[in-house]
Amino acid sequence: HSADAHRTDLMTITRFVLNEQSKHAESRGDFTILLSHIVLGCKFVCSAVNKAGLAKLIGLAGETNVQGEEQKKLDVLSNEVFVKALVSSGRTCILVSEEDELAIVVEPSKRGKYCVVFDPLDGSSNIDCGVSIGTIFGIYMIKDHSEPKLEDALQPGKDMVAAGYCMYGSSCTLVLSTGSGVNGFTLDPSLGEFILTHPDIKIPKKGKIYSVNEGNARNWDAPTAKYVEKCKFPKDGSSAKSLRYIGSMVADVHRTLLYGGIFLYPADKKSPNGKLRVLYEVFPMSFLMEQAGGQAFTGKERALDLVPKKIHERSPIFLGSYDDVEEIKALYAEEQKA
Ligand code: P6P
Repeated sequence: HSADAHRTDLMTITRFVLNEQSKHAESRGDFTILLSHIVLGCKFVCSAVNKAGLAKLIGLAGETNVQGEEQKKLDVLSNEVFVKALVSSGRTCILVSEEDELAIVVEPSKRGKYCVVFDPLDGSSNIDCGVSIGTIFGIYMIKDHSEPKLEDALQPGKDMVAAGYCMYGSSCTLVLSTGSGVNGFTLDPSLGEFILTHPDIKIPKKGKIYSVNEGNARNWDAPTAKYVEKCKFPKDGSSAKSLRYIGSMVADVHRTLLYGGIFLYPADKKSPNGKLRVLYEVFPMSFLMEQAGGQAFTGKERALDLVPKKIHERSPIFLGSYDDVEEIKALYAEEQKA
């Protein structure tokens, strides 16, 4: 009976969020409406990404398609889909996208109380070889949506009300936190619904995997170099960690969240602020890690305490299992004292 009940008690992401939102009486469903539009965007991108390979085969992507129209690149297409979905939700007033140099201020008639920061298709350079890629998003409440200001998009990550990512891989998985834990949903294409498959995700306290681009080792600072050395040649007789680096943030972070370990994109001499963007890569992933019992560190401070000055600024990031991040924090603290 219980198995059957499980199968028929389909907990969709919409029902789940409605339950969550019922705890925040004041929201009047606005968040649920906003989220349903983000989910719509993810479903569209999932289907477009899955066809990408085929599109190339029948000459759609990149070249002209059967109607002779120039087929848009997937990341441009994904960005347009998310911008249109978010604006039409009537619940946003300022948007920051990785694809748009300037913040998008929503027209007054369609304004709501949320600011959404997002990377519509992170890791898109990996599409052609079939590596998993993803959409990353963070949501802030803004003070006065009649007068959206750029400062509304430059809030510290700790003020986010929700964050998540959707990974387009062997299955389409949406991982979300609205501030009380992390839950994972998998798209059932036959229903067109995201079903709760990973309730209350908690990251292992310590992991056996480190994830970094070793090709940058020459340019690392001492604490990062020391930490990676410890992963490979542990002094305390413990076994060395495994290196897993996919080069697609959503895939590397999703594996870290489920299996444990640490993901690093350090600063280096070439890029003193690292490579990953604060608003729509570092903050959402750090928010999720903390909600799952892990932590996220910039080399100087707790990642979510950072106050961005520019919407596309970058930051070094070390995130994952609580104990693993503690170790690299200790090495940076030592360097401060020296
Ligand atoms: P590197 C992909 O281009 C991306 O923005 C992230 O998804 C990924 O974590 C990172 O860059 C990979 O960067 O320098 O290791 O190739």
